Amino acid sequence: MQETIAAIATGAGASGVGIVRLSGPRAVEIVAEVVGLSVEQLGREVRYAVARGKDGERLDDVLVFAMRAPRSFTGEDVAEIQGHGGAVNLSRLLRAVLERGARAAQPGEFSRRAFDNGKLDLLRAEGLLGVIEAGSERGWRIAQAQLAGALGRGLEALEDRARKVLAEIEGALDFPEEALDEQSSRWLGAELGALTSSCEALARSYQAGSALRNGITVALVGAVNVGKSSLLNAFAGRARALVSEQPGTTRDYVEVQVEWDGVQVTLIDTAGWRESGDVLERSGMELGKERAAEADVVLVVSDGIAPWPVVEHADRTLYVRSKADQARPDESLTGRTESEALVTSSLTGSGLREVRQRVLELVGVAETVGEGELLVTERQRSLAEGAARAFSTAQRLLASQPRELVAYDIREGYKALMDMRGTAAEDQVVSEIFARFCIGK
Ligand SMILES: Nc1nc2c(ncn2[C@@H]2O[C@H](COP(=O)(O)OP(=O)(O)O)[C@@H](O)[C@H]2O)c(=O)[nH]1
Ligand SMILES: [Mg+2]
Repeated sequence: MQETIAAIATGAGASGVGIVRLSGPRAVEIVAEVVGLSVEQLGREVRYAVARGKDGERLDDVLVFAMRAPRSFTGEDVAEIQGHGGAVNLSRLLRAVLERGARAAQPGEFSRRAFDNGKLDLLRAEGLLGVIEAGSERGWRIAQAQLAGALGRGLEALEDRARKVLAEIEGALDFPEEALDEQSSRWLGAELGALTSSCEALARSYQAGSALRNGITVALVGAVNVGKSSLLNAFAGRARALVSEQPGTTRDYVEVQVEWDGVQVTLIDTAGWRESGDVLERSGMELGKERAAEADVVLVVSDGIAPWPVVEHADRTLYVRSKADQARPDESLTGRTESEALVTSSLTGSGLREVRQRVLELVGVAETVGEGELLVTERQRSLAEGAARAFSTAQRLLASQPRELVAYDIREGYKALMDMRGTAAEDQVVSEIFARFCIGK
């Protein structure tokens, strides 16, 4: 028989209320015993009661209720005790149910049971995790859309389409000596092309989806004294990094969290680049370069005097000309004209809005993205890519190769799509996803 699991389902620390949740065949019976009610008295209606330890010790004033299988989050019998918040109080309530036969839940075990009972597919489970972990308004919104099944519905439509294609080609497998009629093979070609581009578009949407869900990092790089730290402070709205007319002030790197249009942005100020004999300063520059190499967007800063440094990763680089409030000598000397750079001043704040906007455009999350259709995890992205590859191979083989081979690739693509919702996913993959949940979820 399935064990009954229990955990504190609310966050740690002082709070008004906290919840101990149980799921499994003995959930209702155990909670009833803790509060001295009969099993029949415990239902969907919330009841006030006093929770007691097994030895009769009075623990807390609580509210209790129960949801019977299959009408619960996990699909099993679920019972909850709502007590006062606080780590000690809640652990005493948890102990009261453990000493009556419940087992402490593993991380994600409630959600795993919901999945096993068909209450939650993998996409919605990942959405749920996103809701819990959301660190920005738009990260939260995209996670809610996924939890509500928006992405799943789009995928179901693709699965349907792939299934029809598969049926067509498998039907033809029974008559190998007959050539595919022209109409059928033209239809197959078109459908496979459409499936390929849909899957490719999905895979590409990961960049925006990940930016919304996980936030982005933006690194400021450039020569010493061009105003990088001043820009960081201007974006942060407070003096976070030291600013000085003395070159080489920033030696370590400095990080600050901001939110731009609902997107979580980690700004990183790095040590300025210059020739230096100072070991400490050189390792600071190395550190800065490493952080810039990992960043989603690199802002290369010049004040119009310092030459623009040569940088790699041109596709995620923006050039920022600083100190626009100051008159400057001939810009052509710096090797890059102002027309290519965003002109800003940390002193007056001019141009900062444009920088924010261009950064968001570069990572694909400028206002207009359809948030329900974005992939948000690496797992989803690699499956979408796999599906696109398989459908495109099938389309290519269609003209010249035996149908068996074409059917093989269509099946691969179809399976990759199915794996996204997790309807046929391998147990190990499923376990990995739920292991990332916290205890009590
Ligand atoms: N007039 C003006 N001075 C600036 C501006 N930004 C920075 N500075 C000055 O330039 C110097 C170097 O600035 P800092 O931010 O420390 O540069 P960093 O070495 O690149 O981090 C300081 O004296 C700042 O006051 C700006 O937008 N306008
Ligand atoms: Mg600095």
